Amino acid sequence: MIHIGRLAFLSTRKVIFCLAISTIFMIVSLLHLQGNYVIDSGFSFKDLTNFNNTLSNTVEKIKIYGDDSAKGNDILLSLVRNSELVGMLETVKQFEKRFNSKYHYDWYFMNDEDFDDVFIEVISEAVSGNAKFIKIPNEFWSYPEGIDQDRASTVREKSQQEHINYGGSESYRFMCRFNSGFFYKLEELKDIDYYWRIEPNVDFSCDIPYDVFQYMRNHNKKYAFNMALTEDERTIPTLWNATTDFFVENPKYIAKNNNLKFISDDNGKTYNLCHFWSNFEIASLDFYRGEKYNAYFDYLESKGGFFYERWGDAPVHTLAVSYMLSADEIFFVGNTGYFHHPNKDCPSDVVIRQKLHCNCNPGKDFTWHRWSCASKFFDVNNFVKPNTMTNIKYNYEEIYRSMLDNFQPPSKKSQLSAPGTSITSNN
Ligand SMILES: Nc1nc2c(ncn2[C@@H]2O[C@H](COP(=O)(O)OP(=O)(O)O)[C@@H](O)[C@H]2O)c(=O)[nH]1
Ligand SMILES: [Mg+2]
Repeated sequence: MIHIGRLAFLSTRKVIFCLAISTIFMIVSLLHLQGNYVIDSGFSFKDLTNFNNTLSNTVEKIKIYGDDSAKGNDILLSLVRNSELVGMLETVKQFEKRFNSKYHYDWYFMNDEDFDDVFIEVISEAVSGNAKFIKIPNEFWSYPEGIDQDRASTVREKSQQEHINYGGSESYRFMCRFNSGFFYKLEELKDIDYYWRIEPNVDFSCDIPYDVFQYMRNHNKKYAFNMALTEDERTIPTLWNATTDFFVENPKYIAKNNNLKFISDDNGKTYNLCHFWSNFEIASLDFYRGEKYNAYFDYLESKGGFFYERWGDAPVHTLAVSYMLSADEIFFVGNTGYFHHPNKDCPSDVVIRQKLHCNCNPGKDFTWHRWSCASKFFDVNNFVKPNTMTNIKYNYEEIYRSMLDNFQPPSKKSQLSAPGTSITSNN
């Protein structure tokens, strides 16, 4: 009897204990839900019904920066079509996971047409900062005065026959002209310091463990790239001559310790076609807004090469920054696992891949491949490549520290075996 009474007493205590735990759990869950509601309260599906496309098209969210005071007014920036929603969403999700879920930068989307409601709804949900949707004014996405449109059309037909990439496309030319001379003139970007250009359908398969915008600001970097390759010469037959003519007329715009050796192998006589691939690009808008760049763009515009050839914004930006910035104002953002068809970045150093949780095949890396121009940027300027942990440790100390701090939940394998040990299976 004594035993039974004691058991009954113990069971009552257990029941009370369990009830207490469940109550605490319920209260915590309710608080958590409320907290989420507060953070996300800037946007909900109910709001969407009332969403007014003609209002500023900004989806406001409450920001949760760790330290607002130190931040500049920097944004992520994508030019995209409604039809590219899924590709944009995939990019946004990866980039949020690898970078922005830590920093919550605002993300601006630009389009030559109105964004549709579904695009706005889906993308706003995926972005952790505020999302802004911008309709590009028609004059930024069309022909400038003085362009002979029959000539432009003949050029497109010929380029198509020659199988030049996008050779037959008129909209691609509007896009390149917009990215060369107009995006930075958008009213919505007038107070922005730096932008990070991100395209739909690209991958980021490694963590980016530090605030690249802050790094650039702290180290006086004005332009950043990830990949560099050679341009199809048939798209820019006269761009080099137009550029050298401009700088002969305006030598005051040439920076002292410029990056000319990156773009010319014969002291400026000819262009070696190397360019920073602008689909991944971070830059100071002040550089573009400044007198020098605008004088250069206006000169190029007057030559008509965006329509009489197929000048891309990548070589235009590259030639501009290589002439007008000092080489050490140009920054290489390495080890991002970036992919834009058909080129892939994937660190060859196993420790870098581990620290950044990379999900890529180093055998497919293009960045340090002999066809890539990235090595040239380092070689001609005597900069150290951040391609090994040792190089990063001794030359990019902040980045090294951020890699060490990058949280990695212990995997089963690393709990079971020492680093470098491999487990082989006979199966
Ligand atoms: N809104 C809009 N975006 C475009 C248009 N054409 C290209 N883009 C965007 O401009 C960027 C570059 O275009 P893309 O087709 O990727 O060219 P590629 O990177 O040179 O192969 C991408 O972000 C596209 O989504 C267009 O006609 N309208
Ligand atoms: Mg692209």
